[in-house]
Amino acid sequence: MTEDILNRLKEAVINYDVDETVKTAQEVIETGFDPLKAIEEGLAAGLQIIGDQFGRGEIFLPMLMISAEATKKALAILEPAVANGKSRKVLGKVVIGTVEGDIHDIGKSIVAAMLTANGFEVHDVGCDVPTSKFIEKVKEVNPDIIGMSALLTTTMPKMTEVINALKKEGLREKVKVMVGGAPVSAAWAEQIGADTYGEDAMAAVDVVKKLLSK
Ligand code: B1M
Repeated sequence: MTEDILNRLKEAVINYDVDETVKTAQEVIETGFDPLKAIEEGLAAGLQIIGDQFGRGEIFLPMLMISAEATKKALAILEPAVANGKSRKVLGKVVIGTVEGDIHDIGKSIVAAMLTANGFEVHDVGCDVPTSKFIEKVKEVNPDIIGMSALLTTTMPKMTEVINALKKEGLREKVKVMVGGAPVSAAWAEQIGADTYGEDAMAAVDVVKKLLSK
C-alpha cells in the first residue's frame, strides 16, 4: 500500500497527469496516509525526475510546467493535512519567500508547511518577492527568522541584496537569516553572511529550532 500510493503519485507527476495526481492526493487524505511522506517521496521525487529530464534536454518547458502544475494542485490538498498534524504552540515567527526574479515556489511552500506543522507562525510572502517587500514584512511582523529560497543560480545574489537591506534598515541584529533551495549551499550561506542553511524541509525545521534554541 505504502509503495503503491507513493509510486502512483510519482508516476502521475512524471506522466504529466494532473487529474491522476490530484486523485491520488485525495486518496492520501482519505486513507490517512502520511501527507509529508506523500509530498517528499511521491510528488517531489517525481518532480526531481522531471527536472533532471528537462536539464538533459529530453523534455521541453511546457511539459515541465504541467508536472509543476499537477504538483501544486496536489500540494494544495496535502499541505493543510501536514499543518494539522502537530501541536499549535508557537515556537517563533518566520517570514519566508522566494527571492525576486524567481517563481519557483514549491520547495519554499513545503518548508513553510513543515515549519507551521512544527509550531512556527509562518508568514509566506510568496515568490518573486522584491527586497523591499521582505523588509516591509519584517518591519510589520517582527519575525525571529527571515527565510529566503532561490532555485536559480541567477537569483541567488538577491539573497545578499536582502541581507544588505536588513543591515541598512538596522534590522539585521534583530532577525536571523536562513537560506535554501537546490543551488544554495552551506558555503553560500556563510559567504553571504546568512545565519543558517536548510538543505530540505526537515533540515530547515531542525536548524531553525537550533538557531532559536527551542
Ligand atoms: Co525551473 N529550473 N525554471 N521551473 N525548475 C530548475 C530550478 C532547474 C534546475 C531545471 C534544470 O535545468 N534541470 C533550472 C535552473 C538552472 C540553474 O539556475 N542552474 C530551471 C530553469 C532553468 C527554469 C527556467 C529559467 C526555464 C525557462 O524558462 N527556460 C524558468 C525560470 C522561471 C523563473 O523563476 N523566473 C523555470 C520555470 C519553472 C516552472 C515554472 C516550469 C516550474 C516552477 C513552478 C513553481 O514552483 N510554481 C519549474 C520547476 C518545477 C523546476 C524543477 C523541475 C523542480 C523545482 C521544484 O519544485 N523541486 C527544477 C529542477 C530541480 O530542482 N531538480 C527546476 C521540488 C522541491 C520540493 O524541491 O525546490 O529544491 P526544491 O526545495 C527543497 C529544498 O531545496 C529545500 O527544501 C525543499 C523541500 O525539501 N528548500 C529550502 C527550498 N527552499 C528552501 C528555503 C529554506 C530552506 C530549505 O529556507 C528559507
